[in-house]
Amino acid sequence: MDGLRIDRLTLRLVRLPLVAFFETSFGRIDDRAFILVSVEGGGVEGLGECVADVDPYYSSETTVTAWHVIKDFLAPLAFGRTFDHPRAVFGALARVRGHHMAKAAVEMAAWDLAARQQQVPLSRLLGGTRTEIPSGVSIGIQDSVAQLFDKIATELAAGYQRIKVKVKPGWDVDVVAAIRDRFGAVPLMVDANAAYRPADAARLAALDRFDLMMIEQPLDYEDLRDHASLQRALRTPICLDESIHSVRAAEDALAIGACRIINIKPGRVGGHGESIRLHDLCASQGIPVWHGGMLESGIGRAHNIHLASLPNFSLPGDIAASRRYFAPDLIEPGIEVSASGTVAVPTGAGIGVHVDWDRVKRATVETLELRA
Ligand code: OSB
Ligand code: MG
Repeated sequence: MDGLRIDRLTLRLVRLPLVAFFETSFGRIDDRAFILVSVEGGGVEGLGECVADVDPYYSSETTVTAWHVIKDFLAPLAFGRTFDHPRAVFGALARVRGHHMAKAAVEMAAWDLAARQQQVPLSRLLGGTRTEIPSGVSIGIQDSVAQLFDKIATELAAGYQRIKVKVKPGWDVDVVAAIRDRFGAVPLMVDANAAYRPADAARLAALDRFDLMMIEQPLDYEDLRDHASLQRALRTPICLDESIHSVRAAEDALAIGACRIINIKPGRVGGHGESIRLHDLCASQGIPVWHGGMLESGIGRAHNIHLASLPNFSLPGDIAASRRYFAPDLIEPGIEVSASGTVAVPTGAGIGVHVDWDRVKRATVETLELRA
């Protein structure tokens, strides 16, 4: 390969209605707006999806900040240079602090571009070893326990390998107890999206008796020390999501025992290169990882599937079928889950999915083309 050059970068703000509302401890949403990034080099195009949402609740980034940072800072840094490998892109953007979701969208598009130029599946370039990945589902807070039971029954029947339910104070211990009563020993975990305070430790310890696979991000995203104290008080493993905004944050968390499992989302840490470093760090310390989700369209979802084919992604991820999110998705055919709860890693070049550009066009609210 003669190296990777980016001659053109196109931003598209896309809005798609969700098949069903999604509610977490920070609120309910009915649609998803996100930025698609396409990069062109040598007549080949690579695609990335920025996971920043319209509001700064999961992370401080939004669609508006990501658009601004990519247009005014990241694109100028990426243009006019030759990268030996897409791994070099994150470092080239290092002058910009933070903004990992914006950086990841550009970086991941560059990985897709490189894989397409070399005519290999992205998983091969990333170092993936699996041909299919284990899949779980994330089920939001519902209006009633009956409605939650319906959703869980549907997803178990579809074959998913584990159920994650969102919790918050007042929708937690009783709900988990009811799930155990109704569904027995199914693989089950909860995600609090930072809804608890250290003073809630006793309430969280009340979850220990339900044999949950893990409790995801119980406390504040900046709070590693209290997670370490909480982990010492719990039998259930803590998994960190929001707190692991960089590889360095993961080193700090592991050094003090703030968690026993890590959820990897490339958008949160700055892309595939940083995700591989995080994956390898966890592997070297015997920490299992799984791939998180951000309600991606088929484009971001395909990226996630390729990344989740690396060997230490040993637990089922939040990478489910397209039809749970968007109907239709931006790709055709959509991502499917098998009866045994696995998703096949695409074998075509790059992310290996077929984008339906008519659908993208219809869902696009704003477009901006930037040239080197
Ligand atoms: O905390 O994992 C999370 C969705 C948006 C923001 C944060 C999270 C989530 C999910 C959904 O749990 C995962 C998915 O199905 O994409
Ligand atoms: Mg989470």
